[in-house]
Amino acid sequence: MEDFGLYVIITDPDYPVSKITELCVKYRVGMLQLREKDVCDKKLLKTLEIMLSITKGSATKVIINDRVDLAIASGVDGYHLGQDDLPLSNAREVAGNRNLVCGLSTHSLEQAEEAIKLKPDYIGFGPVYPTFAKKNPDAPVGCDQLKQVLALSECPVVAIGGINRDNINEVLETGAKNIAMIKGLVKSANIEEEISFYSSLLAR
Ligand code: TZP
Ligand code: MG
Repeated sequence: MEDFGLYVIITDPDYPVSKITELCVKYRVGMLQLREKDVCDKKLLKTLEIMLSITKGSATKVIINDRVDLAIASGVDGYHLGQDDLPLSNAREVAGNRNLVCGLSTHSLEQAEEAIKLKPDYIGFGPVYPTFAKKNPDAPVGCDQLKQVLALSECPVVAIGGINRDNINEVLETGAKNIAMIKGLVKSANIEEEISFYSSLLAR
C-alpha cells in the first residue's frame, strides 16, 4: 500500500463522528479509524455504517480498531490489530478472500520487525512521545527508533503517540510520511483547523 498521510483516530471525540468523517473527506484524509473501547457492538456497527455512507467514493478509508468481525459486518475498508488482539494470521482466515486493509500496532523495534514479516498493509509505531489517549501506554519510542523502523519497513509506517504542532516537524524530519493522532484532532478546540493544517503538511 502507498503512504497515505494523515490518519485520524476517533476515540471519545468532542465532535460528532459524522462531522469528523465529513472533514476527513473534505481534506482528503487517507485513513480514519474508529477506536472506541467502551461502546457496544450494535452502536459500533451503526457508527461504521454512518461513516461509510459519508466516505463512499472518497479518498478516505474507514478502519475499525480491534475487530475483523465488525469490519466484515459493516463493509468498511479494513481493521487494525494491537499486540494483544487476534493474531493477524487468524484475522486473515476470518477475512477470507475479502480485500480488507490490515494494520498492526507496534511499540518497539523488535515488535516492528516481527510485524513487518507478516506483511500487513501498514504498521503503527509508537508512542513516539508520551500519550494521554491510552490507558496503559508503552514507553515512548522516540524519533531515533522511528527512523530505524522507517529504514527497515517494507510497508507504510504510521508514527503515533503524543504528536502535536510543537513536535510535528521533528517527526517529519525522520522521513515519516504517515501520522496518526487522537487528542490533537478529536479533542482540539477547532478540529477543522487541525485537520486542514496536518493534511496540508502531509499532502500526498
Ligand atoms: N497507540 C500508540 S499511542 C496511541 C495509540 C492508540 C494514542 C495516540 O493518541 P494521541 O492523543 O495522538 O497521543
Ligand atoms: Mg487493539
